[in-house]
Formats: sequence, C-alpha cells, structure tokens
Amino acid sequence: MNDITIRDIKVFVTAPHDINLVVVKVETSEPELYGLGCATFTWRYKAVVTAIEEYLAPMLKGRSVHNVEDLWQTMKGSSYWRNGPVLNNAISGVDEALWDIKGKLCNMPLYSLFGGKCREGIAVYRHADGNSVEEVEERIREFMEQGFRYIRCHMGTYGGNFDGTIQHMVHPKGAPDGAYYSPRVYMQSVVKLFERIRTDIGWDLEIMHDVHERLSLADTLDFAKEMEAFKLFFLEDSLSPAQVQYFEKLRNQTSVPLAMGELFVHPLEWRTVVQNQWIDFIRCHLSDIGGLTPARKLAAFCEAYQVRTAWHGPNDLSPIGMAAQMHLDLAVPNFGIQEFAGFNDAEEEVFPGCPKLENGYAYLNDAPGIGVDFDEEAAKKYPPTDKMDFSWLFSRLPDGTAVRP
Ligand code: GCO
Ligand code: MG
Repeated sequence: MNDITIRDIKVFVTAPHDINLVVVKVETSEPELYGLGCATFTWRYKAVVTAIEEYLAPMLKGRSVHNVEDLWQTMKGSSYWRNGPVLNNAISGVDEALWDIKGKLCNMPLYSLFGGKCREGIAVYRHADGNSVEEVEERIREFMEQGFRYIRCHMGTYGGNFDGTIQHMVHPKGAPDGAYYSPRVYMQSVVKLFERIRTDIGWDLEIMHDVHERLSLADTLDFAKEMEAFKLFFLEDSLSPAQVQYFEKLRNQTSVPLAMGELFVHPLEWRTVVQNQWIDFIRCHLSDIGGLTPARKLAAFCEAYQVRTAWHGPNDLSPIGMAAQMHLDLAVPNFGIQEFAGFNDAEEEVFPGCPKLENGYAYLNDAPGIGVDFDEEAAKKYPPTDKMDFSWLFSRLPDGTAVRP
C-alpha cells in the first residue's frame, strides 16, 4: 500500500446554528485527499481545540494514515491520564477524519466499508416541546404531518422548569440564581402530558421522554412505573452515569424500555449495564467516547445483548458527526432509532452533503467516506459565538441545592 501520511491537522470552530461546533480536518501527503471529523464539546470547545492543536497534531504529523486503530490507541495513551469529554472529543475529531480518508481511499461510503446496509433509511425521532400540553400536542401533530413516527415529548425542557409561577418554590434566603425546578411538579406534569397525548393523539405513535438525570433514585423508580401506562419507546437518562448500578433496580421493577449513555466516556460505564441487560438502548455521543473506532466496538458489544443503538443527535453535534454515526445506523443489525435535531440553512451551507430527511427517515448521500464536506469560506460567516446560553446548566432544587443539569 502506498504510504500516505498526515501532512497537517487543522481545527475549525463555527456556529451556523449559534452553537459552537468543532471540526477537524486531517490533510494528507496527497494534495487533494483530506478527512473531516467532529470534535464538538460545545461547552468547553477551546479546551478541545488546544488538545488537538498543541498535542495531537504535532504528534501525528508525518504518520501514515492507514492504521486507524493503531493511531486511536496511540492518541488514547499519549496523555497517560486519559478519558473525559475533552480528550475523547479531540481523539474523535482525528479518528472520524481518518475513517473519512479510509472511505475516500476505498472509494466507498463508510456504511459500505462497515459491511453494507442493514436498512435503506434511518428512522429518526424529533423533539416536541412547549409551554403547555396544547403547545406540545400542536408540535406533535406538525411532526406527524411531516411523516415522523417517533417523537420525544417534553414540556418546559429538561426538568420541566417551564413556569416558575406554578411551581410554588420557596428558596432559602440568599439562594443563588439558577435554573430551579421541582422534581415533584416535573414528574406530575410529565405524567399528565403523556396521559393527554395518548388520549388526544392516540397510540399509533412511538413516544419517549428524557429525564436528563433530574430525579433521585426513589423518584426515578416511581416515575418509571407511572410512565409504564403510556407504553414508551424509551425513557432516557433516568439516572446519572455515576448511578448506573441502580439500573438493576429499575430493570427488575419496571417494564419501561430504558435508554442511557449520552454522558458516558468510558467502557466501564457501559459494560455492566449492557452485559446485564439493564438497559435497552445505548445512546452515547460518538465524539464523547472517542469517535467511530470505539463506537463500532460498542455497537457490536451491544448486539450480543440485544441492546439497540440510539446515538445522541442533538444540535451540539456537527453534520459531520451526525453523518458519521448514521453510517453506523445503516450498517449495524442492532440499530434502534436516531435522534435527529435537523439542520438549518446555514448548516447546510457550511456542510455540503448533510443527511436529508424524508417522511421520517434520514438518508445519506453515497459519496465516499463520511460524505459531508466543510466549506471553510462559508464557515467564516458564522464565527464562534460567546453568546451561548449556559444558564440551564446551573440547575438547582427548590431548596437551593445545585444538581446535575
Ligand atoms: C439530548 C440531550 C441534549 C443535551 C445537550 C447538552 O438527549 O438530546 O440530552 O439535549 O442536553 O446535547 O449540550
Ligand atoms: Mg438526552
């Protein structure tokens, strides 16, 4: 095999959706050949940029592009202290770009390189949110008219901190500002919302909900049992990664399908829950676990336990990262569903070749590699923003205690 080497690694930050996205470009000794990867950890993007520019790029320049697994292992070990979203995202940017290059060298879309299609389109779910049951139902109906059959339903975003006035919260004197929410009010409002959805809209729709690790262990068990009545497609992140052992109790006491994983960064976090079949869907954020290389292994590991994939697909993920995981969606037998927040016109402009939606399915183009390009000139029109809303990250209980967002 002709040796093709890494000539340079460049990092770009762009915000076509007012969310900082981190794109990695690996240029090679072949003038026209490059790969693109996603390294978006939007809340700490400068740290990721530094990790790539200061550490990975100097280490990798001049190395052969061919041995992706070896380069992944090398990057992983190169800091001695490892793991965590900053370093994993940095590795992911390079890893996905190397897979992109591999696909281009083979002249195949990645799904084909991964064994070919198990399905023709990728079923996706959308988010219906609003300030009242009526608003959420309106959103659901709009999505259904567009052909979506899977909808994640929320009211007032995560934790239901939708309307301080009805939550009757009394904070202690001097309580700091924050995104306050009441677990009790949240749980009751979701149960009511789902009752109404099933009554008003019916049963010919797959619905899900994201707890976003907002509940105590006892509350989450109680909540999961109440939600059984609505036959969810899944209940997401009912626990934090630090409490995954408690999935054993949930699994033993409720039949609600459980999804978990967007905050996972290491195999130890998923090994036990998958092996014991305590969860039904794995929904890691690909760049947070280090890219396509570990995600392929994770998908295969899950297959053995009938755990299906539902990779994380929020807005803080570049179209390159979205397409990268969609190649897995097409190629693995144990695909479950794909979260897909959709792209705006500016994202489509900056990232030519974005996946397309039709009638509730996403489709990739058949270009070699990941199939999504990056228009550096267009990206300059959407420079990094310092106006991102961090406020929701400071969630607090009514008594003023800071909790995970
Ligand atoms: C989801 C997620 C996201 C995260 C976001 C954090 O299921 O889509 O929970 O909305 O909150 O990606 O930045
Ligand atoms: Mg989530």
